[in-house]
Amino acid sequence: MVATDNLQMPHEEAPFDLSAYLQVRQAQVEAALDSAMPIIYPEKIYEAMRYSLLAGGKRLRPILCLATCEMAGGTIEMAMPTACALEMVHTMSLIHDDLPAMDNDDYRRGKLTNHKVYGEDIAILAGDGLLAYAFEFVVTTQNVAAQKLLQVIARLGRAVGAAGLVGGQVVDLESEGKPDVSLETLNFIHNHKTAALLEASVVCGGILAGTPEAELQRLSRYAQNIGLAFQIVDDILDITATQEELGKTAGKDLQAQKVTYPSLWGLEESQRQAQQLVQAAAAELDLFGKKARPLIAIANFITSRTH
Ligand code: GRG
Repeated sequence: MVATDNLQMPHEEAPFDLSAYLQVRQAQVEAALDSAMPIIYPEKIYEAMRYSLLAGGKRLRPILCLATCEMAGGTIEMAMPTACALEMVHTMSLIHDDLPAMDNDDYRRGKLTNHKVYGEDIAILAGDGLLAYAFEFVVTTQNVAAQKLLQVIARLGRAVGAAGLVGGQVVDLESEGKPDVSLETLNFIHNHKTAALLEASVVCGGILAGTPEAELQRLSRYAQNIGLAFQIVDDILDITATQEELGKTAGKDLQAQKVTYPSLWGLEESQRQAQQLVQAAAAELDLFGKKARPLIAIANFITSRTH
């Protein structure tokens, strides 16, 4: 008989359970957002802000911030106020994006859009209220040096303004109805509309944990790559997913005859490009070893998601 006691199997590591990880982080973010914004007088505006802020959503930006802070040696507590601020900024950009003067959408996150429920006037103000409160909320962070919080606030401001979301939205509006939008313009739009806030999410997590500048640059490249991949997949899903899966109107790009990655490259090549960007993103995190597993799993999730 062969003794098996000493036959050691090579130690295999269990695969990273992203869905369990996301579930835990999403619950933490929901609880923090809920308590960040109680309803006080004048109730109407707080209700309108909470309506969109607590309407679900993947919470990708806060989770990226928390995951990066942890990977770089910081704690969840250090990053939670900034994580909430990122979701407040993201939510306000969705409220304004859905307005009749912008994308004119009726559904978001599976619910009626903010202006459909509260009217355009209150929806504009709900966006403004969320944007201002985001910056105020960063400053509630405990046990992090003020210098780091200043850096976070500057990064967040840059990602939101004309050098980020606002600039991307302007070029997007200008490109509407033009059939000859170049790949360069398309990349500009999405690097600003989508990637800038994802980049701020990751880099701010790094700043809070005290990451040195050279590593912050790697984090920034990781985020820019997943940002573009995210948008390519968004364009693919606009064609292939249903309204129920998306929680918003499907097929809008085709209807508006918008130039998108699939319209330039086709669906298959778009998927290939997104996968390549995700691989490049993961390579930027090599130096963090096993600690990078959540961020790498999130990058892979971006190309495999269905909503
Ligand atoms: C920021 C001051 C300021 C004004 C707004 C309207 C606008 C300027 C910018 C548009 C920004 C925008 C809507 C970009 C699209 C980003 C994007 C891909 C949204 C979808 O993100 P998900 O899939 O959504 O993470 P959930 O609902 O899961 O959070």
